[in-house]
Amino acid sequence: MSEIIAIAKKFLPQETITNIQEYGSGNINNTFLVTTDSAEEPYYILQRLNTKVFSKPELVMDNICLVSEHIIGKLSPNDCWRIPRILLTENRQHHYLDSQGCFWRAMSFIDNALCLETVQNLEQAQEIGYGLGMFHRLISDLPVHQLGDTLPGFHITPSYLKNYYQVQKTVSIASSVEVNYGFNFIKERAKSVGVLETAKAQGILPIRPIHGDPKINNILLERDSKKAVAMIDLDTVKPGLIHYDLGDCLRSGCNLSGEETPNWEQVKFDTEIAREILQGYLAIAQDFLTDYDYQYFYDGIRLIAFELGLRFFTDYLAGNLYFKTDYPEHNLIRALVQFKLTESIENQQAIIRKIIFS
Ligand code: ADP
Ligand code: GN1
Ligand code: MG
Repeated sequence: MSEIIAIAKKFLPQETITNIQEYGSGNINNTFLVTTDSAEEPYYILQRLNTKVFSKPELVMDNICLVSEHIIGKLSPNDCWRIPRILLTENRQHHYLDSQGCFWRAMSFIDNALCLETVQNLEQAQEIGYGLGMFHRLISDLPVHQLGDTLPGFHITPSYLKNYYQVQKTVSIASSVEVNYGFNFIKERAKSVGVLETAKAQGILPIRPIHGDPKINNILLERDSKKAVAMIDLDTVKPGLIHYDLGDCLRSGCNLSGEETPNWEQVKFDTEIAREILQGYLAIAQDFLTDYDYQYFYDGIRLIAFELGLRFFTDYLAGNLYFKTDYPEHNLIRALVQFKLTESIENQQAIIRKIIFS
């Protein structure tokens, strides 16, 4: 821990650090909560960025700084929306490279906020949707060409399918009920993976700045007011389709068992929660949406759940190289959770479409 304290000091040279502990449940980076003896601002977030995933970490930080400045410039003093402040080192760098070449960054802590793993009630669902809508609105006028692509291929479902075929060819995995379920599930849906990319290529859906990873635990709700107040985890802010974002928000919010449940067979997509998330989102986002956007929302919801299942399944086959895991079959079970969720979305297509257009 003393090495991590020394790294935290690069960003907080004046502070007395009293504690550092691992924090949060992110699947990609290593996150630490830094406690200082400061009365005004006791907490900070320190993160070791996963450079196996983000091969251009400076670009990630450039994007985050750009987006943060853009948002700060648009907020008025009365707005309760918050954005983590990126800390600079004494050399005014937005990151620090340690002696082993690990890439570290630090930011202010959004305090007094709830970070949900599962939605507990309809009010929270509305706020989650509102938070995503607010974020989209705040970044909607940021010219996309100013944003770098921090993760090429991210959310391009046909590319994930191609990668899956390649991995499948090179590995031999013991057959089991779960593995066979996964293989069959993907096979039956392989033809439909191009729906969003085709619409994008045809110019039907515009490229906009997006968050990229707006699962519910990246949207923070203020503890007292219960209002959405911040979006964190801005590593994947990049040009893309808002459908990826809305899909990700709904697939994470409407699975009340949570994406880490071992009871994958019981997973369902809750349409009441979906209604609230969509209502919250549309209350603030409808001004910049087109008719085509609405037409493809259902596809986005279904596809992002399937895509995440495909990504977890492929990572399991490849030997768990991308997502952090706690046990060897972790990614397999996570994949089946997303596949069951996809099935539940498909079975409720008519209801979901009705909610979107109501
Ligand atoms: P990952 O990319 O691994 O998901 P995140 O950036 O989402 O990493 O951080 C992991 C967790 O740390 C979050 O789910 C949240 O609980 C917490 N966290 C991260 N940044 C902040 C912040 N600025 N303020 C409050 N909590 C944060
Ligand atoms: C990862 O970083 P985290 O845990 O918020 C992943 C997302 C997945 C999510 C599933 C950069 O998000 O795409 O939807 O896990 N992020 C990246 O929990 O791959
Ligand atoms: Mg996260």
